[in-house]
Amino acid sequence: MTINFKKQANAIKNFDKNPIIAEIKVHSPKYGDLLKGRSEMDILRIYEEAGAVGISYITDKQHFNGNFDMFKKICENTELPVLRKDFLTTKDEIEKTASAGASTVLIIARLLKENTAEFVDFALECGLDTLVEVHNTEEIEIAKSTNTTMIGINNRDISKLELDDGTVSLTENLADLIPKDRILVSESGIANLTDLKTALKYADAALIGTSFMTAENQNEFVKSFVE
Ligand code: IGP
Repeated sequence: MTINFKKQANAIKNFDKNPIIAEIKVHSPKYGDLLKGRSEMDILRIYEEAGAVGISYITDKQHFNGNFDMFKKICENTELPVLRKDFLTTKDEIEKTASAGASTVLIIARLLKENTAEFVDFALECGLDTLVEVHNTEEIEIAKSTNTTMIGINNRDISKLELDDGTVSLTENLADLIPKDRILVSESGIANLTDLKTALKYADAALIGTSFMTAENQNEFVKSFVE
């Protein structure tokens, strides 16, 4: 099997187990510190060993206590594709994401609105895959008008900054509106195997942070999602 592991969209297409993008989430606005004394590198190794198809890391400092240097370190220390999550609104930041060795950049339709397509093209030119994040039908229209390789339905409403729990039924309700030639990712609020089953019935991959970070036995828990 020839997979370019640094590229997220291809890796998802060629994956033979449940494609899970596992998020190293250091802080959640709702639950506070999620690292609990562990290092990001420890968690990276656990996710790799459990068989995640990719890694996600939030660089936003204000609400998620992330930092770009850690993101870069993660990119440099794994063969898996790494997604940068942030509320990006400048092309400089996209370029910086590519130079760090990322696979994919998150582009939020609600933030970039009519500029979404231009930002997607810029990111693609930089050699990145793009994950355009949507939460409603209007934002799906924006995503569809772009050349994005991947579309992510965020089951949470980002304007509530994670004080809502998110529900996979949003993926179920919106999935039909996403063209089949795009890789569809169900993001957020996936807490257990029942949620995962629903997410993967409608989407090509699932992106999971909080429930992985708070699991008692992280390795076994993530493995049970991948198999
Ligand atoms: C992960 P959860 O519910 O599994 O922790 O969600 C991820 O989807 C979420 O962190 C996220 C996010 C974002 C964070 C989705 N879109 C945009 C910051 C910015």
